[in-house]
Amino acid sequence: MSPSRLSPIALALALAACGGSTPPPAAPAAGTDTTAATAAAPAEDKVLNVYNWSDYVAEDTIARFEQETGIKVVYDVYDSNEMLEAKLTAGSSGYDVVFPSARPFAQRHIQSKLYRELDRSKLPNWGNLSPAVLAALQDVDPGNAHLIPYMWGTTGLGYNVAKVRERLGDAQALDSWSLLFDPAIVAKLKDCGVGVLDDQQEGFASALIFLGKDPNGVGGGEIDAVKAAFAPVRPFIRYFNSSKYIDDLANGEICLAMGYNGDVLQARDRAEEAGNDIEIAFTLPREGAVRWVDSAAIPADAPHPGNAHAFLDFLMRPDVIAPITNYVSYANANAKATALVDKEIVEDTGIYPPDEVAAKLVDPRTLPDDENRARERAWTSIKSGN
Ligand code: SPD
Repeated sequence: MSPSRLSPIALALALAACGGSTPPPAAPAAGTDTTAATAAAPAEDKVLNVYNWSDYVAEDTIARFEQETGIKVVYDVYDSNEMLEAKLTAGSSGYDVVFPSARPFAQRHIQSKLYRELDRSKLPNWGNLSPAVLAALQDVDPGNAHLIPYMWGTTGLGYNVAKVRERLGDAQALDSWSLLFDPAIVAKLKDCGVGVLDDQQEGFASALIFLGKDPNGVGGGEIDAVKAAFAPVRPFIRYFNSSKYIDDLANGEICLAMGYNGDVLQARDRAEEAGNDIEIAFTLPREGAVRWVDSAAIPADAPHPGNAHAFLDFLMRPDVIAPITNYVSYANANAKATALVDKEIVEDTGIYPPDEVAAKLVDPRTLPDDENRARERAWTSIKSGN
């Protein structure tokens, strides 16, 4: 496929993977509030409170930052955007840097003024970011005023090759959401364990894609359709959780997981490191899948905004972000870092999907609030099996 036929975000991510030229930093968008960024900075304690997704930095990332700056990092983790959102909307979270997914979370957080405007004068490494990815986030964050794109990935299926083959036979194609949504298939995997992300957006999208419907569709019976898709397979799902499946796949506790690509690949690496003799594979179902972008932001009430800028700038260094990608198996949005990413990661089609697969990826859309609330309620009932 020629680059011109890719969607804007697909094109952006493809360009990010290949590197690309870097324009000068964009000016803040017209009409954005610059007060927070330009106010005289009070002296800060040498402390930084970070709230990030679990399994999302390299082993030495935080220690390197602490060593280089003398800033002590208090590092907490979460495994869902909803957990982050609950902290931010309650106020006074105490966090200085957080990592929301761009759509819909960061987009609505920006609209609710939950993030501080970035001070580009404190971000000399801004120019390393992929201009194409920054451009693709303009609808979420006009002027790229609040967000730094961090990593991007996809949601598909991770599986234990031997256990799944043993139960489904060699003739069964494994690149399909039917592994999860066809009751006759998933029933055969119940005994070896099936995990599903506790992620409403991904749960809905995967079911709608399996059904041949638009995952961003509204008003076309999507909620009932998703409930009906989960109802017959719910008895075969052991749990809904968005982080536990990494170790469980690696240790052979489960054999199928709906999972984020990098997390499944981390499970593969952990199994290998532990000498578990378990082969874990990741597949992007042929029916299509979601592609998401996670970003980094500074909460409006962050107690240490100066330290937060120092940390964000550190993360934009190619020699910092490339080892993170090498460790977590997620593609980053730093054009200058690609040369430092391991060849096997750059060539891994589970991380950088080929054009024909990328063409079937869907970028989530920020849905109307009432639709989102209805989906949240439905998700709770799907999980409980009622
Ligand atoms: N372990 C890190 C996982 C990050 C996943 N973030 C994307 C969520 C999209 N719904």
